[in-house]
Amino acid sequence: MALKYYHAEPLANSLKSLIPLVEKGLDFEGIYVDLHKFEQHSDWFTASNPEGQVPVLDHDGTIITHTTVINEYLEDAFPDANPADGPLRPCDAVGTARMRYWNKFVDEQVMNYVSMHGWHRLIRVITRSIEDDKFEELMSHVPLPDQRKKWMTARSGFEQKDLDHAMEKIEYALAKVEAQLGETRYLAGDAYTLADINFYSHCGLMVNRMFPDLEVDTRLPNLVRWRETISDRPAVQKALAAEDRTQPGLRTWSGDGREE
Ligand SMILES: N[C@@H](CCC(=O)N[C@@H](CS)C(=O)NCC(=O)O)C(=O)O
Repeated sequence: MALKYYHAEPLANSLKSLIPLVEKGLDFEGIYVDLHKFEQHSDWFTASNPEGQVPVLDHDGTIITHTTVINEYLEDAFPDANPADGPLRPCDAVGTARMRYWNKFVDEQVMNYVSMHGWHRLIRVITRSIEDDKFEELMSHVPLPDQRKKWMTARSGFEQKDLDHAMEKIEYALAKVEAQLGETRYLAGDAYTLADINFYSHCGLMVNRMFPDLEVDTRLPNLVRWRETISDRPAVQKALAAEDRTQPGLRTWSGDGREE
């Protein structure tokens, strides 16, 4: 059995499927894809994922893409490889439905809105440092039309009305999550599931740092308690320490997710 995981920095989608791999103690090889060098659009990478996005799971040559799909695939393919305190997907129909409800909510109502603000701050700076001709050439290799538009919009600047709309979506999501976490310990009930990993990776982990004006740490105590519980998990700490070539001190992965 050979598992390979193609990923970028341990954040957002790359973090979202890395956490389950480490939680489940799976033996995998991590392959870093440098988004700052546009490696995700290069021929060697699109040969695996024609959509030109990370992350990608390669299981004995079978390619699985899209993080929510990857994470459920890991539960299906490796049902016996579970964290010490149980599987990452509930065993009953109701629990599974709740988990999928939250996954759908994060995938459709949260992820792209947080991402827009991240791109507005970071990708705008990166893309503006590239000459026009070079940027046009890079864009000709982006396989997904919507993603090509997003790169180009990031360079010219997102419209304020779109950024405001994204902010409204984020505030709505935070209030909804805060209310749920007042009812149950985790998003889908009293057990930690893929839904928690999803919201944590896309929003929970860095929302307080990205949007200090929202005063998350003082206004949303349930979310803070939940975030700390998840951040304290050994597997989450290992995943967060994964290779990040934008930071000094290179790390690589091998075996059961141990650092080398
Ligand atoms: N729906 C996909 C989204 C993947 C995605 O947006 N990946 C980002 C990184 S977080 C990416 O590859 N961005 C670079 C690009 O699109 O060029 C998933 O869940 O895996």
